[in-house]
Amino acid sequence: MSEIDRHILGSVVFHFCLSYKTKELLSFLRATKNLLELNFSSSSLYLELGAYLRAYWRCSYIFSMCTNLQKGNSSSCLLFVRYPDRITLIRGNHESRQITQVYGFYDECLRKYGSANVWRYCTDIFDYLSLSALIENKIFSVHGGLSPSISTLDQIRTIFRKQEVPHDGAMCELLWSDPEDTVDGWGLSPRGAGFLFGGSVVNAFNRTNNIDYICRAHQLVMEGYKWMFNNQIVTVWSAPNYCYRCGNVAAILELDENLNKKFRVFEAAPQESRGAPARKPPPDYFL
Ligand SMILES: [Mn+2]
Repeated sequence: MSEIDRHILGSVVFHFCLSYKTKELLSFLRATKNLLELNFSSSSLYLELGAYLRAYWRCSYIFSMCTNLQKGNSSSCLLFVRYPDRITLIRGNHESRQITQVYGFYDECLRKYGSANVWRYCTDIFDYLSLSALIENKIFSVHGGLSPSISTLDQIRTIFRKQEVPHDGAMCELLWSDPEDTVDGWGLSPRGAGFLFGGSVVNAFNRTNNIDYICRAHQLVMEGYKWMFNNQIVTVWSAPNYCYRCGNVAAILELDENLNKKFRVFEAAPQESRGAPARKPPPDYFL
């Protein structure tokens, strides 16, 4: 088998689109709600907060379990296709046509497969991913953050989500916004999409919806996780040594059935144990 064949066979996208049943996956996702309600009576829960392709293609892992189970050849996407009832994925801002065209995934599909079909299958599936999850009615999980047009969880339930991520509005903001210490209320985001939001916004949202805290991703945290606003929101970042050069540790938040928290902090696998290194460093736009 040629080097390129091995590469294609080992790629998550190949499995994602061709080996498994895309239609079944679509109908499974189509039936899910905007706000997934997760609890500990379900079989087993691994909630992923978005940025799957980016994490797979450019980082090592967003999930230490993948490393253990698959010896470094998998990602949460693939595990989700295999075990859709055990792995829960929610959508991040990179799971969109526009962002994957700008940041390399589209080009990579063209280069590897000779057409845009694989990219098209993947991005079609992204349109059906849920926007958020609620764990035991107490922990609200979302990729980015809050939206000025959303004050209750019921408002999230009414969003029309089965589409490309729009440039503005509630769906966009849930996937793009960031908490910010220096902002009181809402502020403009330097990302050009979503908003910055301060502690008073988080406090009001958590109180209104009777939740303990918000769990989100979307921003690199050198220590792997970071609490803000009196433990009312936590950022969990699960890609160690991001882009092979940030030198950060990563974290996974583990909860027991009483919602006791344990952050599992981990480093990137040593270079020699994760196969061939990237030939050239990833471009700056991944930062
Ligand atoms: Mn993001």
